[in-house]
Amino acid sequence: MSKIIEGKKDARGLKIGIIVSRYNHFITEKLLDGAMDGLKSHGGDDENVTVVRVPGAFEIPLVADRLAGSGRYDGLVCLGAVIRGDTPHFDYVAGEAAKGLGQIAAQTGVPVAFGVLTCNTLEQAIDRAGAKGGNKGFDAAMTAVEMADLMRRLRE
Ligand code: INI
Repeated sequence: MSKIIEGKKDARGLKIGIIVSRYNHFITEKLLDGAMDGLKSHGGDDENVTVVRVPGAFEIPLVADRLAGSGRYDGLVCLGAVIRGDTPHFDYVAGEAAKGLGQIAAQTGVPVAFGVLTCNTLEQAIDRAGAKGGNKGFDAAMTAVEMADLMRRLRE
């Protein structure tokens, strides 16, 4: 019989850091609402959640690195909204955020959920921040919880 190891979406007792960027705040605050909703509806406690705000998505990896390295968090949820404009700026900001966060998770062993929207239009972002495309903040929080539980099981 093979052994299957899988994390559960159980946020009880988990210490979660949420990093949310203020750029496109009308979208990112909805992502934050979704993330908090996800944590609370899965047994999480406000007291165990720390929210850190940063100016833009480009700044998220620096803070994620600090939080992950502190040893105080079981998982991080990173929330932002990068929306394509007329210049290549989008590619640099979105690329650095994705690359940086992936590296931090791999280097620290702390699960980092990528809840940074990368959209071509504002409408796409609205859809993913609580409208018809669900709420990617909620989804990212669920990923952080499942991965934190999985890492706990892999340590046992
Ligand atoms: N930051 C975002 O989070 N989303 C964007 O769409 C965005 N655009 O389009 O420029 C953006 N830029 C700011 C960037 O994240 C940094 O805060 C800035 O470059 C200073 O380092």
